[in-house]
Parts: sequence; structure tokens; C-alpha cells
Amino acid sequence: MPSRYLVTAALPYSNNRLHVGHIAGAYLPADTYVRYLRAAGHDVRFICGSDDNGVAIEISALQEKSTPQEIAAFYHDQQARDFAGLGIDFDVYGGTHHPQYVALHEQFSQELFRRIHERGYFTKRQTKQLYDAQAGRFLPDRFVRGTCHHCGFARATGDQCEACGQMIEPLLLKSPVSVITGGPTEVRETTHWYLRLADFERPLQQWLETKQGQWRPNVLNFALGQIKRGLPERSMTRDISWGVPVPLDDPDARGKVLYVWFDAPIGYLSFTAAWCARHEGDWQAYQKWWCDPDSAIVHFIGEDNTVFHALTWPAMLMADGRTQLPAAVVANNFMNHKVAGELEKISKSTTAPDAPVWIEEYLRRRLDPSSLRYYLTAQAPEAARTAFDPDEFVARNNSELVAALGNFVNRALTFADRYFDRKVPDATAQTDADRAHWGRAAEALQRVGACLSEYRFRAGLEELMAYARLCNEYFSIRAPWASRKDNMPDCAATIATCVHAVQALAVMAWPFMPAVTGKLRTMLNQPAGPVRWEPPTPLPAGHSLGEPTILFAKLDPGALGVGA
Ligand code: B3M
Ligand code: ZN
Repeated sequence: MPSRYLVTAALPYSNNRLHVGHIAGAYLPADTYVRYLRAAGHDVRFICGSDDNGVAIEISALQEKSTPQEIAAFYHDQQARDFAGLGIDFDVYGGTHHPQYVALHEQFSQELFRRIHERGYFTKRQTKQLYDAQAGRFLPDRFVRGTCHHCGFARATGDQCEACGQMIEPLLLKSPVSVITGGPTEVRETTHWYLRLADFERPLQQWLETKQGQWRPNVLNFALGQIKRGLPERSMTRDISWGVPVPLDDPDARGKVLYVWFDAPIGYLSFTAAWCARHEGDWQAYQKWWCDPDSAIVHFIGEDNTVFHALTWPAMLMADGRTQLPAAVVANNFMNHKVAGELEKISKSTTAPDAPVWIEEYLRRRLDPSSLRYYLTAQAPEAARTAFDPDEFVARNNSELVAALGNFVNRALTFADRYFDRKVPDATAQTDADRAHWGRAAEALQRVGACLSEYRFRAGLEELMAYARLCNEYFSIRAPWASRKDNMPDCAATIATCVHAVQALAVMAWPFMPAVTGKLRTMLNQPAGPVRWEPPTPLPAGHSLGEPTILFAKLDPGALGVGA
């Protein structure tokens, strides 16, 4: 077991609003994992930030008649607010072109590039590239659109096909058009530096084979399948001006920048260093996380980022040779949106701007972040794509959070409030049934924890809810409303057991819905403070409880409708 964990979540491009698919894909499972690890006593840093460089940001700037700086700054702030609103709590939220982070980020990116160059893993090559004569610019990556040469998808971009997930060779795109002018493309000569991924096929394969049985099959099978087909060399430089300048003393490098997928994952490193500089006064302390095998690096990503995190990035790290490789790459699939019975992809062009699948909209409607965290974990696309269904969201909120979890807490604590003077009753008259229920808290904690440590977040949440249902059953079977009339010690033991169960629920809820833990502790009149993943010490008899309040609000059908 490593003693430290460095957990990262994919850096979102700072040119778009975040939606539930992003959150369910990478950020929520990462946050859940981090909260669990910390509660289980591990030292963890949680790293994220905006992916500010590259073509995507430049295109948005062109479309919005703005500058890449302005676009990146605007969305960086908005995304940071969205994350905070959902309780996704990074130790550092950097930005690859953010004023506070850009200097360190360029330093790290350029050093890695130079080192890989010195170690001989780049091939400098004159190549042909698509060019927009009208705009007077080369058309790397998303600057060109066309039909995928792997699967025939009509709207593939020059970097990667959204439909089949494979990397695109722009010159092989069928019917390419410039995204800048919409006009035709021509082919011109330019020079670039290519990372010879083929040099790493064997070490990558050997390394990936050691992950069999630990990593999700979706990541392993995809990566091993790509290696079998052979890894093409990849250009790591671009003919654009927005990004990290190519750090070579070579006239051919002039005016070029690093490929965004070269510098973006280096953000994980440079933001770690920024955290260390800020909190420990020494940016070099990043090595503790990146070079010491006592730290495990875990990357959370969406499915479309798999090729970069499971192949290109580890190859870069191997080529650099100074750091360890990721301990795990955890990828979720996409989450679609169910609208009027039809599944659609969530995107700026198809999704209503006020649909609450946009995090900003969800929060603006003052809907409960805990309910969203719950639904997105319950529906997490861990093994296949899933859909965000607003009707199902309401139904599950009402029948699971309200009617099972919230109901148990409410029954137990209002009973203590009403009949035990809002105090923890005396448990001395405990029966075997009470002791058995007491023991279930420890079992449930153990089971939830086991799921979370294996990245099985959905299953972990199901274990939590199974425990909540057991609590309801226990309450019904022990019928304190009846014992209250003729056997007060028995009634007291029942309610004391229930209070203990609420304490256990407060622990278990923490990774999934931290705000619920906060509410439960207020109702239990327990101080805030770190959560420890262990059966809670029972509150003593006579402990004054807080006021019982409603844990989850019932939602009306249509609460998540568009225009609601
Ligand atoms: N920005 C892709 C994305 O947002 C990219 C991830 C970078 S992680 C280093 O889907
Ligand atoms: Zn394709």
C-alpha cells in the first residue's frame, strides 16, 4: 500500500461550460476517491486546473471575437466556481496559461521537451500539412474537419475522432475543410518534432500487462489494442502562436509552440510544483509525489482521453526518465442526456443553454449539489455510456435519498427529539438485534471502503444505500413507538442504536456527499473536522443532539426540466 497519493482529474479546456458528463466522467469520481483516501488516513494531493493552450481555445477566441487569454481566464473562473459549488475540492486548480501558473508550467514543459530531445526520442521531420490560404495559417488539430479515415464519422476533427476515439492523421481526412474560414484546404510543407511512440511499444506493453486485474478493462484493452496495431509517431509541435514556445535553438522552431497534448499533462506536474511552492516554499518538493515510489499517481479521465493518458503520457514520462509512471488511469465513459425520451450528446450546439445539465444552471436553480452527486455516482458511466435522465433524477432523489436515507435519519432523530428530550438515550438494555445492527455499521463501512479503493464508485454507493435500507428495516422491526409505551429501556436501546447508525452514515456519506456529512453532524451536535473511515465512537448517553432537520428536499416532477 503506498503511503501517499497524488490524484489528478483531467484538465478541462477553458473554453466551455462544464456539464454533468464532465463531472460524472472524471471530477466526481476523483473527488470521491480523494475524500475516501483521506478519511482512510492517507496523505493525498488533489490536482487539477484548466487546459488553456492549444487550438480549441484559439478557435473559441476567433468565434467569440476575443483573445485566447480572455477566453481562458473567463472559463477558468467559471469552471472553478462550478467545481466549488459541487464540493469538488482540489488542493490546487491551476491553469496552463493562467498568470499564476504559466511561468512554472512553461518551465516544466520546456524542460521535458528539451530532455526528450536530448535523449533522442524526437525525429525532426519536414512534413506536409493542411493550410488555409485565405487565412494564411496552417490548420493543425481542430482547425480542420472532415470524415474520419478509421470509421467514416463525418465530423471528425484533425486531432481525434469523437466517434471511434482514434487519433486522426489530418492528411488522411476525407473532404477536409478549414474551421477558420469554412473554405478548402491545401497542403504545404512545414517542420515538426515527432515523438517516436514506437520506441515505447514494448515497455508500454510490459507496464500495462502488470496492471491486468487492477485497472478497468476499458482502459487496458484499448491501450493494448493500440499497441498491437502499432503506435504511430506523433508530432509534438504546432504551427500556432498560442501555447508554450518550442524551446530549441533552431530556426525551424521559431514561431512554433508545443502540441497542447504535450504540455497539458505536464500541468499535473507543474501544478503539483506550484502547490509545493505555495505551501512548502519549495517547488522542487513535487519530486516527493512524482519520483518517490511511496506515492501513487492516479489519473481520472473521460474515455476520449484514454489514448493520451495510457500511452502518450507514459511514453513521455519514460522518455524523460525522471519520474515514476501512473499507478492507475481510471476512465469513465460519456454520459448522454435524455430529452423527451431521446438520447443526445450534451453540447453547446444541441443542449438548451438553460438545461440544468450545465453545472452553472443546476447551481443557479439552487438545486441540492448532494442530489446531483448522488445521481451522477449512481448512474456513473463506469463500464458503458449512461444517460442523464431528468425524470429518473427526480424519481431517485425522492425514492432513495428522501424515502430511504433521509427518512431513516428523520425517524430516528425526531424520535430522540420528542421522547428523549433531544438527547442520546441509554443503550444498556441492548438486545442481540441491537448489537447485530450495531455491527452492521462496521461491515458496511468496510464494504463501501473496499469498493472505493477499487474505483467501484457505483457499487460503493449501492452499499451505502443498502445499509440505509437496513437501518429503516431495523427501525420498523424494533418498533420504538410500541416499546415506548411498555418498555422504555428497550425503546432507549433502539434509539441509541439508531443514533449510532446515523453517526456511521455520516462517515459513509462523506466521499459521496460531503455536505450530507456536515448536516448530519449538525443534527448530531458533533463538531466538524476530519472524517475517519472507521466505526464511529458512540456518542455517550445524555449527549445533547442538535435539531433534526430535513436531510433532502423532495423534488417535483419537472424540477429539472428545461425552462423550469
Ligand atoms: N483538455 C481534453 C478534455 O478536456 C483535455 C484533457 C487534458 S488532461 C491533461 O477533454
Ligand atoms: Zn472515427
